[in-house]
Amino acid sequence: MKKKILITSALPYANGPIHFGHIAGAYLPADVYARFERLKGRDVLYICGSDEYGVAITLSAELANRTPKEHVDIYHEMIKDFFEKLNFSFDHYSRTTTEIHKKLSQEFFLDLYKNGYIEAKTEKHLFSEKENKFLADRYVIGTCPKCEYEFARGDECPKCSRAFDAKELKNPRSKLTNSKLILKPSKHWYMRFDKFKEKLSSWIKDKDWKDSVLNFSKEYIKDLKERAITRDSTWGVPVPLEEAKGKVLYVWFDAPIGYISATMEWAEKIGDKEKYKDYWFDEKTKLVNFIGKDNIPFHGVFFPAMIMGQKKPYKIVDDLPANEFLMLEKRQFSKSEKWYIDLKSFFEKFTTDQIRFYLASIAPETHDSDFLWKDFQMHCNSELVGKFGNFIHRTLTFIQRFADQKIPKSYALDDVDQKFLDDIIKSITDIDIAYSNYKLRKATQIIMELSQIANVYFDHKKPWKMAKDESKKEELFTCLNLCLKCIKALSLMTSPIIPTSSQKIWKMIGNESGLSQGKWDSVKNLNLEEGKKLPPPEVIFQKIEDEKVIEEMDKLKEALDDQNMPKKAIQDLKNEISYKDFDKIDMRVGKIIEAEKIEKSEKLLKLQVDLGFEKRQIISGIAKSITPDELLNKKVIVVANIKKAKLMGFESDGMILAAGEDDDSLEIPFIQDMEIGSSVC
Ligand code: B3M
Ligand code: ZN
Repeated sequence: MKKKILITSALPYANGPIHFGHIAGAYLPADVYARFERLKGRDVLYICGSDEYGVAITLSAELANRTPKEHVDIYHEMIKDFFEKLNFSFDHYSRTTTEIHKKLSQEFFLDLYKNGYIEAKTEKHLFSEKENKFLADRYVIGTCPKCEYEFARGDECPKCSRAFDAKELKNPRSKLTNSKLILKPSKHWYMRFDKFKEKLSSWIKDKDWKDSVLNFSKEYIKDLKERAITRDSTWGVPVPLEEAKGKVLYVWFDAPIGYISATMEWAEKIGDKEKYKDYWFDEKTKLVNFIGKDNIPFHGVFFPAMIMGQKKPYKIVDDLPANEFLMLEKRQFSKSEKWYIDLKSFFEKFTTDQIRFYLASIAPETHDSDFLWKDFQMHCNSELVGKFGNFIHRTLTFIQRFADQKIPKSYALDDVDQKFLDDIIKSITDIDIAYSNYKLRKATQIIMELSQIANVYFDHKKPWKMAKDESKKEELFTCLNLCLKCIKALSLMTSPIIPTSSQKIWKMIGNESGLSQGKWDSVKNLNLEEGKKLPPPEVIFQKIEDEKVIEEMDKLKEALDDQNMPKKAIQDLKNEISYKDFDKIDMRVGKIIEAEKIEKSEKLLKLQVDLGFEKRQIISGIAKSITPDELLNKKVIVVANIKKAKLMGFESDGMILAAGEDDDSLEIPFIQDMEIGSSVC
């Protein structure tokens, strides 16, 4: 029986486009691994899909003025297209808003509930009476309990960076309607993860995962607590209990179940409904979840506990190759800050294999890494074109010119030939190990090293000289035959990373059928059909011209300039008022007839203002922006019916209108023609 390997990539949230940062972390490594294991003849099933529930989705849908369904439909398609563009080899790409997923998630819940792992608890939560609903943290704003900033978010204050629970905010309000929130009791269901500590600890102890992933998970298990697994929302899998109307499952409860439901959907699609069991219910299946490092607790702790607590024999993850993050030119990818790569323009200029190769060679396996435009160009030009492409091209054109375009026969090998052949074989063995351990960077290094060795061999043998000497024909043929063997090896070795180019090369060395399932071992022996006619060679990789990357780098520079422009924070709009409220304010045109600074105050001016019907003294905080002389005899707008106040001991009877928020950059609107005393409306 072929070994079964079930591979998953984290389900991307369908609330925005995904970018190369994601691809390098949880996706390309999985696709490369799936392609490699298929070549090795394993029974591979590679599953993924969009993660479509949760507060992140409802919130961004609301901000985009769409229903959640409309929102996820758009991004599900967009993400799917992107994966196709990148030549991903999913056996199935699903989504979590399917009926199968709902049914299975509810089954998980009920099972865990019946087994005593889910309990209800009533606690107070923030509720909007205006919207008639409970609001999740992300929907809440309020005054920071520490620095008093009025627009702190439900989970964190952007001004002082303090993290807190939304319930700690003073004056909590709805982010969307600004309505006041109250605390109201609500019942929720909690998963008793604490009951799984022992089982999880003994399960995880002999895993040979990456140190970072293993240690993180182990620490997490030590401190396991119960967690709420339901939310007040209409967008999600409904909690399957009578008393839970209006509640849905927390997105991280249902999302990993998506791996299983997507497999079920795949089985239905291929017309063999029960086929998913072959993978999920077989102890011997190897289950590998590819994720980003921020998803470790959910895959290494919570989901395994959920599987342990229900009754079906689903596989629990065997390997968890979590990657670090990929940045763009030293900063996080961010579409809103224009710090991103526009994919449409990217694919107009560059190819899928160029980006796949580059991302593989900078994969963030042990630490965060960077997409650098210059580095991308360098990899494509000096590695793919200069070393790899060049070797293939010179070999094939020599065969065309000096061997009648047929696979040349190999004669006796000298020491240099033998060493070259040994190096080729060793590279195949090395890359086998690299791929088996999800090491993409290592794999690209091995490919480039072998290309370099091949070029050195070619230069050393000088086939252009041998071609001129009839007595060297056998040596020439042997040399070209070995070079062709090396190309065959390179085509195999590169196939998981750059499948399109690898197939092209595969055809150029005389193969009619593709380089597919189970070919690894037969190709590895490097046999060639001597005398076989080869098709004419083609160029595989193009060089990337400077302008193309400069254009892209300029876009980022612009984004940076934009951000460095001092920007004023726009204050949030105050609560709505009626015309009646506004009409209560009596504004008049007044003329400043005296103006002087108030001693001991930097800000205040003492003004005498003629309103036509009477004269007033007004103390105004505008001294940092304007001098008394500049005000003298000017007509300004005065709020004439504001309650009298005392400032620095002086009575103030009215207010002067000014634009601006900072004391030192106010601007006073002056009236030109209107008579003093006129009202302003
Ligand atoms: N959607 C989180 C993320 O995209 C989440 C992964 C779910 S995997 C089951 O980072
Ligand atoms: Zn604060």
